[in-house]
Amino acid sequence: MIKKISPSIMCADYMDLRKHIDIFTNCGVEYIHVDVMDGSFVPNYTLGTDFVKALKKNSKIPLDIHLMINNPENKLDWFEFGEGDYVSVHYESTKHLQKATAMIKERRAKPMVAINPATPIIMLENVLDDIDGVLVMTVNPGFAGQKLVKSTLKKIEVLREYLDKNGYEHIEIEVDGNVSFENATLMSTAGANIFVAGTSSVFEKSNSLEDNIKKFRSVI
Ligand code: S6P
Ligand code: MG
Repeated sequence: MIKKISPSIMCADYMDLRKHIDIFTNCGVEYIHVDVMDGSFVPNYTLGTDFVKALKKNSKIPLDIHLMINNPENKLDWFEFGEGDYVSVHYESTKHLQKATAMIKERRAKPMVAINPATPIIMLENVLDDIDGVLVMTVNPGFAGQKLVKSTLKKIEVLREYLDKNGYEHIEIEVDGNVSFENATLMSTAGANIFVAGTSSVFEKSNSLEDNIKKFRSVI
């Protein structure tokens, strides 16, 4: 599967967003990862509806919207997204998962289900026909700059194998959380193909964003 980069925009300098987006465009990153947090599903607030709208208007890069909000099926209509965008809803955030994935598909975007580190992959068994990707959280969601939950490396490997064996070779695996240069190689070998790049890689301050993206591309 083609390996893709999705820089996490919550890790960017908000006063310099235009510059960052231009660099993403020039470097050919495949997605922009947008973390939406509601202070309830996770203990933090981040980007919201207006921010997503501004990104849609000011960038041609497809969005990879990560909804860390309770009952996303009641709030999807608030967000601007469409064909080519990925939208992730958490397995743990709703009792009506397929309602949410169907709403995303109706708008011609690609639904993805996200699972926290402690959620077993078997929970995905009955939604595999409804999704284009699985977002494997490799930290507990809520904050940038956390340490990898190591057991998730094996989880990626088992999930890739399970998908391939059961006729779901087309389902992409995205990884999110402490995807450092070093961990990205391990995750890639385990079978991940979309990589959320945050403070531990492309926004790492000792090098430029351009150089970090080039380096990240080479390690995945
Ligand atoms: C965390 C969020 C992530 C972070 C990303 C940051 O809840 O979903 O997308 O933005 O993990 O990257 P890093 O390298 O600081 O962990
Ligand atoms: Mg995220």
